[in-house]
Amino acid sequence: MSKMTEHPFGFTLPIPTGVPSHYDNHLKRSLSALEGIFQDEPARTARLSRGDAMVYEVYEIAGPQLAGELLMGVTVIHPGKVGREFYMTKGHFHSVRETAEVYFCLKGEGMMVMETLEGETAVEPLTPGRVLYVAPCWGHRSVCTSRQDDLVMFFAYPGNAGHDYETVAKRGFRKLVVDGKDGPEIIDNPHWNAS
Ligand code: S6P
Ligand code: ZN
Repeated sequence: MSKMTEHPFGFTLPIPTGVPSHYDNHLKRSLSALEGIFQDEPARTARLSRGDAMVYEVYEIAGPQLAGELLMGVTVIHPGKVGREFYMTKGHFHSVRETAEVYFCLKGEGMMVMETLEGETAVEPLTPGRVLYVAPCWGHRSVCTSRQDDLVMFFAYPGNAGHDYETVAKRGFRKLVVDGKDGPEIIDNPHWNAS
């Protein structure tokens, strides 16, 4: 059983790189680890045949996974596409559904794609300085829509939230963000699966 954090602490978050002065874990998600996330699987494997590519990285400041605590970190999504879809995170619901999350965009351009299990959807822009409140019960995935810049976001969420990736792996998200004729476009996911 983890203990509560006993002392306040601080760290710096140099803008715009966002790499925290202190972090405990550095997670890396490359194309090879993202099977089934993008719609165009042949495009992913074709890209992989030329070598793996880093899609996103997460700098986690670890803490007790307890209600009342906050877990913080920074997500960096690199620019790129698989087929028409921009690079993005796997996306998840929190295992404890009644837990929210705050994102603060430090750099880049992107979108947060969100939905509830009941069928509501929301897609919010992410630009430097924008704060986004992901309400309890909303699944969330961030997407980097810039062609040249990383999307960098600070996040904080309850220590007891946990991550449910399975629901997203089974259903996908109802909305996709693709590279359209006049810039990023939000379209319905033709393969979204309610089961
Ligand atoms: C955790 C929070 C972020 C994401 C990160 C990567 O609740 O939302 O730390 O974990 O942006 O996304 P994902 O979907 O791969 O966990
Ligand atoms: Zn989350």
